[in-house]
Amino acid sequence: MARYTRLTEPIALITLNNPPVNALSSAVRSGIVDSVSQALKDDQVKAVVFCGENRMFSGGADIKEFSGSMSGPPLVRMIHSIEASEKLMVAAIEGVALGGGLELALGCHYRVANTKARLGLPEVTLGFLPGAGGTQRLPRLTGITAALELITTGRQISAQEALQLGIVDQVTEGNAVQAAMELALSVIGQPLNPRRLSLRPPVWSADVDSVCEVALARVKQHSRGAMAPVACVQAVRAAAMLPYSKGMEKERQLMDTLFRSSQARALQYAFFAQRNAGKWSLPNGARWNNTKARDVQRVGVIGLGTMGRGIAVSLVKAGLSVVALESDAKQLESGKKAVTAMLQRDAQRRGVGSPLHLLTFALSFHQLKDVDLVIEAVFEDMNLKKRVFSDLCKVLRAGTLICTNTSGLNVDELAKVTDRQHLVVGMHFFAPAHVMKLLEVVYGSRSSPEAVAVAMALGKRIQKVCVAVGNCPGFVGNRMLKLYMDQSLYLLEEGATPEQVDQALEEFGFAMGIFKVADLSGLDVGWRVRKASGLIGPDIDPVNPSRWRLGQRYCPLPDMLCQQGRFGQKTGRGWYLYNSPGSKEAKPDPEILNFLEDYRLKYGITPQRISSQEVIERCAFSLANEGFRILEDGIAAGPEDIDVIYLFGYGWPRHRGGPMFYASQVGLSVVLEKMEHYHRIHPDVPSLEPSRLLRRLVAEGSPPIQQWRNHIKNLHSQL
Ligand code: 3H9
Repeated sequence: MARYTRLTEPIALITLNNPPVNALSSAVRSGIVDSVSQALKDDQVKAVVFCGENRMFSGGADIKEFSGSMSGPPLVRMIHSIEASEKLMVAAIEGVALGGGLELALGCHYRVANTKARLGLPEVTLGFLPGAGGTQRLPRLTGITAALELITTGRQISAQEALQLGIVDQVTEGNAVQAAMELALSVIGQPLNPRRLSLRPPVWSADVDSVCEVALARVKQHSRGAMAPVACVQAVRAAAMLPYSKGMEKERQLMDTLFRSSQARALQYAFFAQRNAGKWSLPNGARWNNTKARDVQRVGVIGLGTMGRGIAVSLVKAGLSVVALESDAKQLESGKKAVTAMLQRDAQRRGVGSPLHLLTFALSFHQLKDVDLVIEAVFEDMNLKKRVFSDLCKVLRAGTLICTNTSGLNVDELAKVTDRQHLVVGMHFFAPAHVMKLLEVVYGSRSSPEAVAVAMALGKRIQKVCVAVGNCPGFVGNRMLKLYMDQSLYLLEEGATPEQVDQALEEFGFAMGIFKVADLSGLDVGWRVRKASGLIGPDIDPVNPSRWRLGQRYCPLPDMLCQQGRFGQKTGRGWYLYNSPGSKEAKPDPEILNFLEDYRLKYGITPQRISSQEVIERCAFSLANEGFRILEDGIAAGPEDIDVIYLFGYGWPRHRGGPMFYASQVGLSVVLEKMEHYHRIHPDVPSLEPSRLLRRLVAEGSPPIQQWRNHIKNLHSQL
């Protein structure tokens, strides 16, 4: 786990060996401690170089160990004795030095990094702080401002930036171990005390308080209730004000609190859930590791509206060649201008060459004849999409995949009009597609495992977090969103205001409340879908619309807003008021309050006082309840996939893990009891009825979320 090599020079090499990221597991720490003591005992050895196997220094402490009881030498003590050692210690950083990995390097007396290395202290993203001295040593090296920024955001930096900040002493284009050995040979014998960061005085300066206040205000604004960024500021402040030993004590106290917190558990769950989402499986047994994805080089994108533009940009940025198609010259021209500008801006920002040579604009389907895969991103209309799909079959090569960016239409129905049902899958991007990380890859009943593998691999290549999901209206994300939106609307009918609902959701941790999101997306989008699906028809009285449609409760409030031309931000009025069309600052609108009051009066609804707790319970538990139904139906393979979708596509606060994780943390029996309670009060809302799987899990003693997949398997095998 840590290999000791005695080199010919007076140098010993300690290689961390725990693939794939050389995490500092208990065995690795023991190996390091043993190796260091071997080096110290050998009189011939004057210096030690630390490196990682496979040119990867270390991804930090082993996160898997955090859920069990910790054993082995503590990281803090190990790093302290490396720093205190009378022999020269040098870190040779290649690949990554993250978290405890960087803390180990900071304990060394010198650090050398390869130009391609990335360094950082990402502990805050896991719900705690760099608890092996990182909060005390880094500020003593970089000063407090840079340390605050790095530690509170977890941002990874390049070797070059690390050099500028003073985190590494040397950057090399060649082999970092070789460079570290050369550096060691050149400084052996020089005094080590000035290189021991713990011996440096606190980094106090006159403006420490104001710098920390600004940092605190920034993290409070961005962290939406997350505890770790606040604790990070407190720990760095201690480095500025206190001697090292006292600062370390503060770091330990803060770490202890965070380590035991439900937020840290949620964030660590999210870390693994994100990585597991790529390990897809289909109900027929096909899996990520038994299905080969063939290579895709050339992709067609049909439709250069908002979605098509973002998709084209994502593909080109990843080095894929793209043929972008529009139906008429004017739309093509405006799409071309937008895509070109987006790509140029991005290239400028990243300081890389323009990738425009990878892009071809076309008006004829014939220009798609050589592509390996097509992503259709035309208007959300089944007949239009069907026409596009059958036209495509006339020009595409036999093996070309056809993917649809529908956000909820039936993938099987679309596949039926093609000559290749097995090569049709959904690739549901989220707007703006070049920014949002989530991609739902939707398999239909005839989609082949290879087609799913290709879409998942393509998604990964363009740096999306991909989740494979089954085919049903709205798939996973939007199917759940509908119920979340319904609950929010019912709360308005019953007495809440849009800002009250949004405030409760934002305090819970959502980046934006649901009504602000609706204003941003445009209320007319859903209105059009509801018209197309027959929920709004000529038989509906526009002045006194019915609150009962297709056999269940229906809230006509969004339709009534659209009738008034209130489409959201784009018209300057929606659930909120904006200074002008397109402006982003949402202000409560007294007209909406009057409108809601009139509405309740008209329908004889006595307004209730709605508490924040009720808002959260009805919204979050409804999401989870539908998530259980999705698991029952086999549309998602496990609760982690649902949570990843909500984390990356719907702004669910990461420190709450996801709706399924949240339900497991609150307690399944509590969720069941609350759903029963709300269903009793609102029997006209069938979706509030607790799902079968929720009941079953509670009956089986509310197993931890990691075991739900087994229970679901049993449920399916009994059907
Ligand atoms: C810490 O250090 C605390 C200390 O301050 C104080 C303690 C007192 N542990 O992401 P990938 C696994 S906290 C265990 O797909 P990439 C990962 O699950 C730590 N496992 O690869 C996956 O497993 P599988 C602070 C880890 O190339 C596999 O490695 N460090 C760890 O895209 C490949 O991962 C961090 O927060 C770990 N530390 O990215 C860094 N890291 O194959 C977290 C990874 O079974 N890690 N695994 O699915 C990362 O950011 C990325 O994994 C990394 C590689 C950039 C390293």
